[in-house]
Amino acid sequence: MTQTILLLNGPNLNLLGQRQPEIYGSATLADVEEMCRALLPEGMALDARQSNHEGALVDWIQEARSGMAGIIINPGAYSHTSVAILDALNAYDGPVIEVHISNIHKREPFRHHSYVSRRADAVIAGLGTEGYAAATRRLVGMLSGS
Ligand code: CA2
Repeated sequence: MTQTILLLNGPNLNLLGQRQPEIYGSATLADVEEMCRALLPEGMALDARQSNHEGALVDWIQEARSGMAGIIINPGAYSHTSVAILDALNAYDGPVIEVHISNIHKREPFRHHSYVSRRADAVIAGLGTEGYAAATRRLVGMLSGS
């Protein structure tokens, strides 16, 4: 049976590759999704979604309780504010990897804390969009028992 990984991106990440390349690089969100898909072995699939709305992200995390083998999430600015996303992730049983394109710890103090990190099994920050590839590789490893 196919195992599906849910790749979630939060607010403004639909603008990847279009603005602020000095912080977020030049790859678009479609490039990122394609890169992650290319890393999947046979029998694994990627369901990639982006929303600017907190409630949509919460709904998708709840839906993931039935059917998603693991979650990779860049919650964007909601990382620093959203107890609702943390609560939704706490109700999800599978592995969760949090990705930040930039090194949030090197940036403004309000970006240093992430609610989601309390739940994440791994946190990747500062690898640029390569961080999504690292997260995919690790999650594939976790799901295939290595
Ligand atoms: O470094 C990250 O991945 C962040 O999650 C990105 C969020 C930011 O609020 C977090 O503190 C760190 C912002 C995403 C905005 O993405 C844009 C991409 C291109 C152009 C404009 C915004």
